[in-house]
Amino acid sequence: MKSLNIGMIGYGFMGRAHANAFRKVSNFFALDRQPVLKAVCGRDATKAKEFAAQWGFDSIETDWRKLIERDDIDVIDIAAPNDMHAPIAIAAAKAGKMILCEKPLAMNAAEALKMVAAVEKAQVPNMVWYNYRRVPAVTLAKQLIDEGRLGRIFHYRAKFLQDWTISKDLPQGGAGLWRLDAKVAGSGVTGDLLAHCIDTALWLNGPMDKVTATTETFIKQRQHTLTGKVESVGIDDASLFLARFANGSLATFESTRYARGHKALYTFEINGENASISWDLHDLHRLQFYDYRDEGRVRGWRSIHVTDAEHPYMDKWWVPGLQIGYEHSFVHQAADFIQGLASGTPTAPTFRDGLATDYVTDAVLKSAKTGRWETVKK
Ligand code: SOE
Repeated sequence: MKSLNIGMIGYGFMGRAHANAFRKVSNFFALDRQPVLKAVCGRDATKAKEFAAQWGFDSIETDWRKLIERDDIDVIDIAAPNDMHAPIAIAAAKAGKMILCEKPLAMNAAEALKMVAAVEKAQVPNMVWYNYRRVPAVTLAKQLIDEGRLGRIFHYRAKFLQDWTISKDLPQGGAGLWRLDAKVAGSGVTGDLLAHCIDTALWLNGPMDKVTATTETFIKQRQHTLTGKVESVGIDDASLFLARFANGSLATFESTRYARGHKALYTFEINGENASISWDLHDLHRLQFYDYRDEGRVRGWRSIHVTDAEHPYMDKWWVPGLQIGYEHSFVHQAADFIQGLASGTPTAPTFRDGLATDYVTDAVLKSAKTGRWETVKK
């Protein structure tokens, strides 16, 4: 089998999720190319060596430019903080590499647009790791919607709640905490958490026309890990918005890192004329489905345990009834990307799809400043 040599940049939480996906994917999916963990790149050589040893990478680099120059690398996989996505992706596209990029695609839509231009000019395969599309229950929701089972859609409701930044003593910046530093992350929960909700929503419910938003930064100053100084906080700690979709439906979105007791409560609900769907990341293998057209006496919410062979991706795993988890959504995305290369079909979400999400997050942040409804660029 021909190899597909991966050069991954970044070795944090997402580096582990991607590396794990590449290691497992060909055990469970029939592929015509075998991913090979050729090199991991990070600034700290000791940490990069430790990561390479633990995850089975053949080599390390400490300068991403060197990684991009290497002839033995086919795919540049960006698992580095957000401010590095655009420079790396644009250089990698110029070098003719395939590119996978962690979400959100960029710090803002202007940067994302340059990344789209670079990959489209170079005609290199590209994809953004919005992994939740490939949780089997979420993919099943997409199938049910595309089959028209919900009918006309009236409402879309999503939230992503966490509680890990409530302490005012938590510093900002540096490894693990760059998500709190606006200069590195671009934004707070809008780009980090709402971006997931928006990507899923655009996929399930189509384009969004306009939004009106409000954001808040609850802790205004935090010590910066790198400078040691107390600095003002530039990220949004909470972000809420209303939206109108092109299909006429109305939506609410909420994300925060200040919902005590919630760790990663990503939920969405869609209400249609005939049926409704709801999903909860804390119970990710279930899809709740209500169909008004069921016989009245037995009508009610069904809790579908998405573990049967006819459910998306599930024939590749264990036997019916045995569930899978978070990391498998990355395995599915890696499988779809490699199969897409074979068939010549771009695997969504592409950079262009990632740009669509960044247009929404830009409009949300703009609306939070202007206090007005803002049109979402297309
Ligand atoms: C933030 O805590 C975070 O790790 C996000 O960056 C991920 O994208 C999300 O899937 C889980 O939460």
